[in-house]
This record gives sequence, C-alpha cells and structure tokens, in this order.
Amino acid sequence: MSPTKVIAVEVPDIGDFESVPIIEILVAPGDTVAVDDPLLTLESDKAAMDVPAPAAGTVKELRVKVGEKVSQGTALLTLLPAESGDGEGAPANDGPQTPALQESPARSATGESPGPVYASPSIRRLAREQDIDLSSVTGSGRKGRITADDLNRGPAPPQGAGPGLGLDLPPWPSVDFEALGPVERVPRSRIEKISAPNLARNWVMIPHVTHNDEADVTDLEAWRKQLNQEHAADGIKLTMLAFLIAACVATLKEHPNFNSSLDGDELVLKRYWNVGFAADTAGGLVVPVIKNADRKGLLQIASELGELSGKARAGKLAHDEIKGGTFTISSLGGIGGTSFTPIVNAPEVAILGVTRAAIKPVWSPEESSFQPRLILPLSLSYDHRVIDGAAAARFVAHLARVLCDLRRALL
Ligand code: CAO
Repeated sequence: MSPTKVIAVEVPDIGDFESVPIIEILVAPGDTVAVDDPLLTLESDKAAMDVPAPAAGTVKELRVKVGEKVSQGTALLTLLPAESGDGEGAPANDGPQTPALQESPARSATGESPGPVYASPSIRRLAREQDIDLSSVTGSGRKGRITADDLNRGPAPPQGAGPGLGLDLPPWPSVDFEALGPVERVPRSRIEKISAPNLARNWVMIPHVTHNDEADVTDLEAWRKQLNQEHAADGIKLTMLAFLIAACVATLKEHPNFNSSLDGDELVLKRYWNVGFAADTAGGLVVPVIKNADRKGLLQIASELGELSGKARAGKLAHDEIKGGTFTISSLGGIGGTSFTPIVNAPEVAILGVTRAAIKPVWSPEESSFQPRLILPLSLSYDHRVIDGAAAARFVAHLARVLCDLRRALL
C-alpha cells in the first residue's frame, strides 16, 4: 500500500486575468470536502469565480489569505484525498491540481455587510436579484453556508410560528420517476431558477383575483395597419402591445391605485409610469420595462419594445432594464388564448393579461344588426388587499374604452 499523497491545489486557468484577489476562503484546515465543493472565491473586475475541490478529501494547509492576489498556478491549499475503497489513498494524478473554475455571475457592489451570513458571491447575487434578505435564510451547507436550494426554500419561519403563520404543508411528493419509465433530466435555466421562487412567493402571498373583459379594437387595428404602412420605411413595427402600453398608462393615470405598491400600512402611489412586458425567451420568462412610458409617443414605445425584446431574446438585458416597473402587461395575443390568470409581479399590485383578438358578432343598436367587430380579451389580475372588484371592473372598462377610441387617451 503506497502512502497517501497530498494534492496541491493551484489557481486554474482564469483567462486573461492576472493578480486576481481572493475575496472569500470557504474552508479551513481539517474541513472535509466533496469533489467540486467550492474552496475559495476569486474576483476579477468582470466576474466572481469559485475554485472547486478537484477531489474529495480533507483540507490540510491553507497557503493563501483573503485579499491576497493570485494568478494561474499560484498554490492555494493542500488537500489530503479521501481514502479510496481499495486502500490506495491518492488518485492517479497526484501532484498539483488545477480544477476547472466554476464561474459565478459578476458581483455588483452593494456594500453588503459581511455579518454572520455565510454565502458565496453567486448566492449573494441570486439573493439580491430575488430581493431575499440572506440573514433571514437558514443555510444547510457546510458551516451553515447558504446554498441555492436554501434560497429557493425562502426565509425560515419565525421562531414560535404556530398554525396560521407557517404554511405547514406536507412534503413535496417524492417519486422515483426513473423506476416508472425512461426520463430525461434537463437543467433549469438561470432565469427559470430565479423566476420560479418569485412566482411562487407572489402566488402564495398575494390574494389574486382576475377580472375578464373585452375591448372592441376594430378601429385601433385599422389605424395600426395604416400607421405600419406609413412607417414601413422606418423599420419600426407598431405592435398591438405598443398601443396597449399607451392605453394602460392613460388608464393608470385615472386609477392611481393600480400604479401603486403596498408598504406596511401605507400605499405608495407612484407618479411615474414604468410599464413592464412579459417576454418569452429561450432561457425563460423575463420582464423588460419601458421607463417613463407616459412621456413617450407610440413610435418611441414601439421602437423600445423592439429593442428590449431583441435584447431579451439574446439574453442581453441589463439589470436596470428589468427593474423599476410599476405595472406589467403579459401579452399572449400573438399565440392564442381567450383568457388566463397572470400572476401579479410584486411589488406591483396589478398585471394585465392579453389574449388573441378575434372577429365576433356585436349587436349594433344603430344598425339594428350584428356587426363583425375585432374583440380583444383582457384579463386583469390584481392584489385584492389593495384593489376591490368594483375598482378592477372600472379600470378594465376604462381601458376598453380607451382601446376602442385612443383619442380618449388624450383627455
Ligand atoms: N390578438 C391577435 N393577434 C395578435 C395579438 C392579439 N392580442 N397580439 C399580437 N398579435 C399578432 C400580431 O399582429 C402579429 O401578427 P403579424 O405578424 O401578422 O403582424 C403577431 O401576433 C406577433 O406579434 P408580435 O410578437 O410581433 O408582437 P407582440 O407585441 O404581440 O409580442 C412579445 C411581443 C415580446 C410580448 C412576445 O414576443 C412575447 O414574448 N409574448 C409572450 C409573453 C408571455 O410569455 N406571457 C406570459 C407570461 S405569464 O404571465
């Protein structure tokens, strides 16, 4: 039996970067680690990167300190590999090990105080994106380290929370799918991992009601087509969504509670109108925001819609472009449907769902006959803590009137 050999873990290839500071050391001598467990975190000016353990074992000696600058090949620590089953301690390739780097998304400077929270920069960034206070999350990792699963579980219930405070749900069903038949396991995208817990929180925390109505958009659609012909050379396509944004802003101004947020015992009425729109991308659902939509004409809204949708599909939206919304529109009209229940995008209090417009017979008292009209279904979900049913019905009726005749938006 050969003696157990120690692995010297070095900084792997970190691209063009030199002298990158160590911002966090996640292990101490004596700690046991599994293969791929993060050992320490480096931060370049572009990204934070976790250096994972190349093998399972016990940390023997740290050779660096937090703040020290390192480059490719710098010795970081030594690792005593776990004994293998046949008693041979070391893996075949003992000697210096340069594990593949696990890149974390860029860490933005927020001045977060270190405190007792033990989490990597990538987890801190996820928490910021999901507006989760890390100090309220119980870490299940080594030494209470917070993992992505802990974030998804959400805050720990308050101490002493009894029935009525916690949800007290039975565990999620555990099924051995593979035993039942062939399956394929597909990793969830980063966007899906962020949006899923947010959607679950909003659905659970907000008492949702959805109000359905219809708008006659026959004249609007004729005007849209005419405008698109006139502006064909400009490369701007006026979509129904652009008109919906303008009409929603006009309606929100008349119904300020729909452009608000709950803040404890106060309702914050916002005097700015930033309208988000749900965009379906290969990576998942994102909501870019048209800022100050009240100050923009239809052509500018249409042009920004095109630009933000393109960026959304390319996964290139900046953080600022998905922040600050005051109301959201989710349009499935290009795909189909007659109604649905969109989930309110907290801390907003209402969201408009739009499905496919269709020609329907509408009774005309003037003509004493049914007329073919283009009817657009509208589904408004709202937070019933802030908005009551009558207010929602008035809001959507107002919106339908504006869509029927956009001149009303100027009133
Ligand atoms: N009724 C009938 N037709 C409609 C329509 C409606 N309500 N809305 C759009 N259309 C038509 C358009 O006229 C267009 O037809 P043409 O190509 O013949 O002109 C076609 O559908 C496609 O429209 P578009 O995609 O160019 O424009 P859009 O503004 O409707 O959509 C966007 C843009 C980003 C909203 C869309 O691409 C998208 O991602 N939709 C999905 C949003 C989503 O997933 N929501 C659910 C989230 S869960 O709440």
